[in-house]
Amino acid sequence: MAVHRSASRSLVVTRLVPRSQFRADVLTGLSRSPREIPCKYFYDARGSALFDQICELPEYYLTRTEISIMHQSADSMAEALGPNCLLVEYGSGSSVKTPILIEALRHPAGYVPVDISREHLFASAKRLGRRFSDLEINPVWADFTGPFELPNVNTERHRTVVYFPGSTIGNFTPEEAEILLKDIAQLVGPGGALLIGVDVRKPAEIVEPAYNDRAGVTAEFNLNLLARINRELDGTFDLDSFAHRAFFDQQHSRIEMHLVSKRKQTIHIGRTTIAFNEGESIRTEYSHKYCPEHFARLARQAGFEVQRIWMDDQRLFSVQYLTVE
Ligand code: AVJ
Repeated sequence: MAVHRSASRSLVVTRLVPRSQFRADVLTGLSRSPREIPCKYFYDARGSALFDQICELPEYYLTRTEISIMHQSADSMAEALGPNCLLVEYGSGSSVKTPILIEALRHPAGYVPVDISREHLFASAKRLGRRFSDLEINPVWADFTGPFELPNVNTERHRTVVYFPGSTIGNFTPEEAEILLKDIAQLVGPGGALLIGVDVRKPAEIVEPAYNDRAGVTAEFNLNLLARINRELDGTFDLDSFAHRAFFDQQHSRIEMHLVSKRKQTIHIGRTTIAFNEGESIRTEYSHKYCPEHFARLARQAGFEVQRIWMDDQRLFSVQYLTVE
């Protein structure tokens, strides 16, 4: 853990997500059956830039809908959060929604963005610092699924609220999501809260195009995972011989993203050899879509009570306010 003072007033804490961890996770996941790679590894600099492009796609209803909910309801969200709260953001990325919320908050005690993508984290912390010059900002470069330390902020004195937008919670299985929500409940403590973006279950005809855009950006985002393995782990993946595939699984109410081998082939990652059959796939992502009732049940199991739900008129997406009992 490296701690240093940044050029501005804020304390910066960094925690490396080491390459050895990336290698171990990739090799373990690829030796499983079916094969898988954790979706958090999408977000290197290239992947984060591609994700930003996905958010602008006409088929990708999630981001623009969530932003419109924030514009419409930030005032009532700020009222629910109360004055002087310490805002901790999970997976802050390029933080487009955050200023809408911060603008509405009364006397926020501080803002702690947590993200795995270093470039995104510091660029957006800097941008927010210019816009909200009185706000104490303490970025944390970390994988929020693992243990991480909050910087030197007073969680005793202020109400801690985790802001977790983007429906990133959907990338976890319900079992994993429950564990993560329990971690969040523990972090914010009694009296604390969670403001979370959750994608709502809807017909496959709407969900599937969001992950199969006509411009092919999602395919490129998916394939960048193999390019990243080539770059960072000395891999030999031929990107042209894998295809992007995304479909909605009704039973589990989730999108599954895969990379499918177009032919029988052998690839190398460092000294490891992996053989693929034609049609064999690597699962790279889940994206769960929740009915409000189902999400409320999951939240309750983790020690949260859903207090309020804001949705758009078409009920495509939800932002939910949960408190620790
Ligand atoms: C990171 C949760 C917002 O699951 O929709 C977008 C990631 N993957 N297109 C999602 C993603 C493919 C995304 N979130």
